[in-house]
Amino acid sequence: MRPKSEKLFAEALKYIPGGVNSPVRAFRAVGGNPFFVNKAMGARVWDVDGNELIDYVGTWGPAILGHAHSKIISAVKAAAEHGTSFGIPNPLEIKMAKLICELVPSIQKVRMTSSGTEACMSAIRLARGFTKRDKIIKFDGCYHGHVDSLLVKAGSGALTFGNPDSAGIPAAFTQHTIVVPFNDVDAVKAAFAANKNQIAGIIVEPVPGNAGLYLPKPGYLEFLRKITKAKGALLIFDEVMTGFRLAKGGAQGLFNISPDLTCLGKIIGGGLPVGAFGGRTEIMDLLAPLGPVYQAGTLSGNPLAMAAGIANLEELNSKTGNGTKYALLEKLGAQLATGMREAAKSAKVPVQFNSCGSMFCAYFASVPVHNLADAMKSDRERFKKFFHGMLNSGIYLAPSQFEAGFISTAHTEADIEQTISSAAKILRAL
Ligand code: KE4
Repeated sequence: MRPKSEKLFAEALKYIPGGVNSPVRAFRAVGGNPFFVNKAMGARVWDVDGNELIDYVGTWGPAILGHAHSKIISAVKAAAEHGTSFGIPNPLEIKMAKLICELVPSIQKVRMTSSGTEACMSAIRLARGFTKRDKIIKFDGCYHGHVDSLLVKAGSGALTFGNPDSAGIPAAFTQHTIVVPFNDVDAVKAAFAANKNQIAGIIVEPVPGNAGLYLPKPGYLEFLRKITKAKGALLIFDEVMTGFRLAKGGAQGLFNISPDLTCLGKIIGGGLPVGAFGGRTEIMDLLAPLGPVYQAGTLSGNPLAMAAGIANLEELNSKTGNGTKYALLEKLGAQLATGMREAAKSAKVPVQFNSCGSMFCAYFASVPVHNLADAMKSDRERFKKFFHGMLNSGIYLAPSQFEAGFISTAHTEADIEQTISSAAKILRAL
């Protein structure tokens, strides 16, 4: 089916660990070898063997307008004519910062980075600097990039490999990290009770998308907001994935919660390397060069990434055709969710299809999935068969049960219908 990809993968293995530059791409969670992409446009990717695929990974979130959107391509081309990097302040950095501050009211000041990992790592350092406390609470199943102190029962790649902890991280680096189950009120209360005045903050994906996708139970995010305020800890929303995806103002806009710090990435780079973290001025002004918390990056605010991200955000918020782009994403997400649930029901295959706007995950599980422990009960063998069945039908889903899927404004109702009918056939054969 994919001889050219197989040949390229064999070549890649000689020079790149596992043949990939990021573990999840290696298909280790679903078996087989990854395909190599030749081109991506709109809701589709074409592999080097010429196979056309409807893409529900969307480069893990950035391609919310679909791949190679004309506005992004022309913005990057125009910016590149002036140089690819300066290491000197450039006007696009101000434009991006203002856009983020306008769209996310909890952010009064923002610092750019080149990845979501850097954004989360920096936000934690800042929270510790601001509170003068050391401990951080995170939730198992949530992934905040490969930050040493947070690769403890992380989601995403680390989880996919079934080794919740990573080698190479001294125990001392994680002794200040407290891991609790998501959607669990008592566990958070107990953590604060056991670590009085020591907790700098809670970092959380408000809608966790790195162990598949599950939603906060009603009132849970409000509880986290309340307890962190009461205990003098900061609430850090890691919106690298949900930022500007779930709503114009991200998950915090959707749930009307105002965190103290927010981590961003993906969409704000329009597919180019990017991350950012922001919050109230009184916290952000602790950052170098103003304050004592050091943070830096050669390519932070890179003009090409800024141009692509600004084009992505501006187009995402433009009013064109049938209302807003977010209304379209909600409609397509609901169409997929309804159709997939019906397909699973008629095939009599237990599937928990979780979705939130344009993000989704089909868990092959018979019980609802509200946290990592529930997600771990899913039938990964069944997921593998489903993944490959869909891939061979021209539908590319995330290559792991523990990843989310992403719909873009370039997907059409016909694409969704095709996806549902392919899924119905494959589910019946499972
Ligand atoms: P990056 O360092 O990969 O740019 O961002 C890390 C990160 C931080 N926070 C959240 C909520 C994230 O989802 C991510 C990265 N997401 C994964 C997808 N599960 C990236 C894919 C990959 O690792 O190749």
